[in-house]
Amino acid sequence: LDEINSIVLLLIESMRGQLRNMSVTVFAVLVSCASRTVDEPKDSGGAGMDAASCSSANCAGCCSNGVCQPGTIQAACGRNGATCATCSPVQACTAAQSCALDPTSKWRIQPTSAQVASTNQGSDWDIGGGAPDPFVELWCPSTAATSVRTPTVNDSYMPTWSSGGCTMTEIDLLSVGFAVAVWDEDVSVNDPISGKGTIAPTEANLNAAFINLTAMPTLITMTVALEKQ
Ligand SMILES: [Ca+2]
Ligand SMILES: [Ca+2]
Repeated sequence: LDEINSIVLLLIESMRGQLRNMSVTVFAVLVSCASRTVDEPKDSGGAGMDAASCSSANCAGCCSNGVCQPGTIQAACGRNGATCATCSPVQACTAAQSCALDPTSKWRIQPTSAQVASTNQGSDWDIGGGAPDPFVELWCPSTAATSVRTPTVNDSYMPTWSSGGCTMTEIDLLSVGFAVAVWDEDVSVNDPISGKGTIAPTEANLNAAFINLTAMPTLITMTVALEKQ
């Protein structure tokens, strides 16, 4: 009986061990499943592509929704299977397939609207009263010897313009900038609405595609569009 009991006890111990092993195994599988769920990103959508199908191993360009793209354009820039980046307007996708400033790109500088004070520092804008006749003069770059100008808007405190701008390279725009002056056109001598000032837009201004200016003595505000050509 003792021997039988010993055998039964051994069998029970053995089964317990197996059960322990099984439970350990089951737990490990669960962990494995859990980590696999974390490790493998779900399909990011698109056309039902498998995100794992595009990687540095098989894509010299960039990955967009699991699809390898050339990685050489503004809207999808990158290399070695990295996620495609959208370059900002001030940037370009370089030959090295990365977004960087685009120094030779051309930008159009166009004053679009302004608000002029109701008086010329307490006096009428024109003899006998009446609103000013604003136009904008531009030096592009700011060091230029000659200027260009917008048309004159007759009798307006809120002039708008769509022509008479200038074009500059991005590097000039970010370094020396453009110079600007706003005038009230008169028969003999134009009245200054603003003095001549130099404006060097930031990358953020270029990405926003405009810059708002205000200036002494009587330019309340002016918007200048910065448009990449
Ligand atoms: Ca005047
Ligand atoms: Ca006038």
